[in-house]
Amino acid sequence: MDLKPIARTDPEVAGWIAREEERLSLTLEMIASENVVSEAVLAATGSVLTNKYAEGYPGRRYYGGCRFVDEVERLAIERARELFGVEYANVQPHSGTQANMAVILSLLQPGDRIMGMSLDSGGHLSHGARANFSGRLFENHPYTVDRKSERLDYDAIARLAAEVKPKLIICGASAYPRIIDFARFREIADGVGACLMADIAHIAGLVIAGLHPSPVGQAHFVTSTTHKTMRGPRGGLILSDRKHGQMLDRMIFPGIQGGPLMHVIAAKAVSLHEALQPAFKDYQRQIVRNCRVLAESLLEKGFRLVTGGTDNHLVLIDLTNRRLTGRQAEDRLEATGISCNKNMIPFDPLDPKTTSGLRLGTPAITSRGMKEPEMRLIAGLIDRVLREPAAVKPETIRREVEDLCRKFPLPVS
Ligand code: DSN
Repeated sequence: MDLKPIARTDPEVAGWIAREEERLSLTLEMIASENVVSEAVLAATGSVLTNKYAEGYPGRRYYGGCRFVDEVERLAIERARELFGVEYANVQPHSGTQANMAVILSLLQPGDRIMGMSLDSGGHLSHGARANFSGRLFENHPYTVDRKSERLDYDAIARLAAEVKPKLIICGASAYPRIIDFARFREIADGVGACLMADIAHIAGLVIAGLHPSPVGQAHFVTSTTHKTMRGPRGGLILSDRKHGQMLDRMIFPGIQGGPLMHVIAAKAVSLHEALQPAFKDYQRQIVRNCRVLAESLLEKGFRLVTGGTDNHLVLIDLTNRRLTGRQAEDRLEATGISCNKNMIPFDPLDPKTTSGLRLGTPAITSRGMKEPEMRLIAGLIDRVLREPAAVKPETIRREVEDLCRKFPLPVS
């Protein structure tokens, strides 16, 4: 990125951005929810569209001068509809949580009952966690995975739904390495007269590529982020039927947001165009292949993986047999240039700031062009760092990480 205009007026900020660029290029980014956008997406995000106020929707704005941004937003909406095969899309949510908030507040009154996946089972804060608006305003009855298999137990979820009679069931996860059966969730929701919202923030790219069953046609409402496996700018998305459109549009604006971020919507349009190309499906296939090989290699090294493996873009390591907490492991890997995050495992006895687990994902390293051999190499590096930390100098591993990163340079095209 050309930092000269920033450096001329604000060398301090330009300096930190340059450092971040260097960090990104010499680090293995394995946070499962992060990715590396194309130069086209980056340019759209940094475009003059950031100047424009456009409260409202294409053709019905509260400001003049919107004729060009209208076209941009229309393109983003049409592309989202085509990609997911839906009648309605709203591309204005600033984040996945804003998308979830719009759906939840459209449907429910404070105090209504909901059912979302518990955080330690892999759910998201905005699915009813106590610290979040969704848990503060609504009565959440979280469901968990099965203790033994660590997979969703649909019979148990159905029993809980029959008992609780929620108005809304939320499915979708932030740290669940297996396929989610959206059809079964719909059956459960129908059985108790609840609405179903599927949050596919993590797996949207896999859904587009047909590598994970689509919730479209099953869930009444589908929400997503655009920056994870979808490889777009940071932001959110709502998909639904035409009949829900007016309600959702109104809840996003004027309900919970002000002016849309038109530069981000332009970048969403660009990334949705990229996602419509055949190469996007190849990319998604490689994410999943890489993750499978990463999982197999970690298992060979003696790591215990939650559910025993993966079907998607992430693995969740249970570190208890390594006598390490998630925080310790995250810190040690960070010191060697491997970026990932501590994560709770199902029924974790430790708190969310410590945790017994570590979440690793392959979307970003796959964007750089890394394939199966690199996954085996990376599993070996992780093993060395976490096996005998005292015997391994972080600088030694860091040099190997940097050598690997230099072979797969950024930015990606
Ligand atoms: N940032 C998301 C993730 O890491 O899964 C949660 O909001």
